[in-house]
Formats: sequence, C-alpha cells, structure tokens
Amino acid sequence: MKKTIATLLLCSVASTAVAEIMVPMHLVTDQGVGEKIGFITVSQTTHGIQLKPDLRELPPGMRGFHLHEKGSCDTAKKDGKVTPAGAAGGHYDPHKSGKHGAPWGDGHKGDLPGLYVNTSGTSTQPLAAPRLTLEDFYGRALVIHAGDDNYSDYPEPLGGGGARIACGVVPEPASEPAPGSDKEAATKAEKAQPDME
Ligand SMILES: [Cu+2]
Ligand SMILES: [Zn+2]
Repeated sequence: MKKTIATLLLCSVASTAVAEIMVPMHLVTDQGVGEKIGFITVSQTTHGIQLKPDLRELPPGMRGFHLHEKGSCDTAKKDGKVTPAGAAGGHYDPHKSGKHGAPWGDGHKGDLPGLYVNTSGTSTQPLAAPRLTLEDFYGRALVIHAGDDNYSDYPEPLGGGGARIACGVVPEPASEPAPGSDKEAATKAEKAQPDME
C-alpha cells in the first residue's frame, strides 16, 4: 500500500513537470540562427494548448506563426538558394491534409493563430491551439514569418507569411518515462508503429 502511494505521488510530480515546455526563440537569417529574442511557453490546459510568447525585437503587427515538422532552425539550401530556417521543413501535417488553413480548421495541424507584435516590437499576447497536444510539439520547431497569415493557400500559398524570421526548436521531454508506466508502454507502442498517423 505504501509503495502504491509513493508511485502515485511520483506520477503526479512527473506529469506536472511535463505540463509546460519553454521554447527559446531566435532570429533567423540566410546566415543561420542569430540572436535570442525570448521564449514561447507551451502549456497544456483543460481547453487544449496555450502558447504564451515573451518575445522582443520583432516587426510590429500580425505575424504568421506555425508549428513546423522538423526540430531544426538551420538554413536549407536548394537550387543554390538559401532559406532561413529551411531545415524546419513544412507546416506540421501528420494527417497529410496538404492544405494550409485556420488553427481551428481541417488543414495542417501545425497552423497556429497569428502572433500579435505591439509597436515596441514585443509580443506577449497568449494564443490558443485547440487541436494540438504537448506530444505534437516535442522535437519540432515554432516558426514566425515576416508577413501575416490569412489561413488560406490563396492568393498566396501557406497564408502568405513569406520568409521565416524567427525560429525555436521544441526540446524533447527532459527524462525518459518511468519503467513500467503507462507512458512508457505508450512510447514503446508508438516506436513499434511509426506510421500510425
Ligand atoms: Cu511557418
Ligand atoms: Zn499551414
């Protein structure tokens, strides 16, 4: 009995520890990853994911903001053209929707609400991502674009946000799940069937 209580306590401590992820954000250019401009805190709430930016040095106004599929903010080179944070890949799209849409829509799952930057270049207004869970974020990248996002592929593809100006890699959970826990079993099952989604 004592052991059960101890295990329950450990479990609740562990789940508190992973209920929130701090993602360090950096400016990105065709030279690579630049200056750090703050953090975005990703947390699980009863209504889905909340993203709380604490950022500076961004251009004022609305900025396109997405979860991209790969956990890298490095440049990518294609046909001699260098793309800032190109290594982050495309918008996270586990269901292969193949279309850009609204955060509450049926397009890319990584399509997030636009990020509001105030006239002093800081961004602190929290955003909701109702379709995502924390598991979606691990090992991927948050990307901020030069332009706004109209949640459509028209008239321009991917919301019209254009170049990637800031990026942050979402760190993997700090520790492996405890042996014998439900989480460990789930992780193992996931690894055994990598093409589930
Ligand atoms: Cu993007
Ligand atoms: Zn998209």
